Amino acid sequence: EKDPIKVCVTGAAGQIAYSLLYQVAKGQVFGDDQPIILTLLDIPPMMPVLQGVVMELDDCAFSLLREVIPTSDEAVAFKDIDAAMLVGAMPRREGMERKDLLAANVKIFKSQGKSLDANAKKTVKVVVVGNPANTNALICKKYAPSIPAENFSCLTRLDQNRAKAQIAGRVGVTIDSVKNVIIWGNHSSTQFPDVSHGTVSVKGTAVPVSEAVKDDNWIKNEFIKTVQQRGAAVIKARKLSSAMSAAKATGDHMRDWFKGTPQGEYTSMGIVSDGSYGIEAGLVYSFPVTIDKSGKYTIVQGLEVDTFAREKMDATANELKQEMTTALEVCSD
Ligand code: NAX
Repeated sequence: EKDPIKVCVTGAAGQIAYSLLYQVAKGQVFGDDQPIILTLLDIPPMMPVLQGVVMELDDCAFSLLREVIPTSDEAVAFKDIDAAMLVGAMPRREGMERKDLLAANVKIFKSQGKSLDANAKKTVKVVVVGNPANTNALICKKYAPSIPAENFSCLTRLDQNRAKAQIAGRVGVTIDSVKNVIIWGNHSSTQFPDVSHGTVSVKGTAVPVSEAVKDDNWIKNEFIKTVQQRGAAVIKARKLSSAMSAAKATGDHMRDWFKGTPQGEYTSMGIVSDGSYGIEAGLVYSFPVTIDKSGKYTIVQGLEVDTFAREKMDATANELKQEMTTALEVCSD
């Protein structure tokens, strides 16, 4: 039997974690032969709720689950972990400005960055889900200097899955027929869902998305807007933000990062920019990547960027620059 890996989920008493923990413990993320030790972090007032989640994990009788460690102490949660899914964050309250939310959350990620630096394995892979995800990941990385920058990421896979589903629905094909639809930039309404490198397999032949959709106007307007606004649409309908789909995407992100992407397929991840595609180095920006079997990602190079795409890619980068400036100000206090 394999040695267990240690996985931390934060915001463990929250709604995304409720779906995510099931997938992780069931073997759907790290493999169905990979034993797991789970550490669950939440804030002190949520400890009674977290106890209920632990009871349910026990009651699921998962074959792979070796131990569950619920805690409100970051040092305990991050001790010797191999993977961190940083879901916990402060929710937006009514009347709260985006800037106040950013300030509250980057402080959480400054603290967690420092604690990861002190406690986690140096090989830990970190995905930030809590919003503002890109900037939280940037701050987390900044305060964990002993862990390589490429071990920090943020979730844009939900946006990619949403985009893929929109295309499959429009063309009338199964979801797996759609490939290489990608997300550039911030996990926010400025993100750029880009189908220009994507394909749709129609009766076994891969054709460009534009050829399959045959409506450039729909792609440039309605499609992009639907994906950008999808989170808000779910909140409006459910009175709660996306949780099942966010958890599924977090699992997809980590599985691909640990196991590699399928041959010929890209996936989107918010990662520290190396300056590729003219995006300022150091920003956490969503790029298309491929991932090898050892878990190393490479930004897909050489994709053609037309004027339409350039404008959208720069707009979302500019928003991230502003977020970074605010976040660094808050952290220097
Ligand atoms: P919930 O409010 O249900 O759960 C969040 C949990 O985090 C709560 O139990 C809370 O006590 C805990 N928490 C707060 N501060 C913490 C801290 N310092 N350490 C540990 N735990 C802490 O929110 P949920 O619906 O699960 O969403 C979690 C986060 O994901 C939110 O920030 C949300 O905006 C973000 N999302 C990100 C998405 C993405 O694609 N990147 C999509 C879905 C989601 O909106």
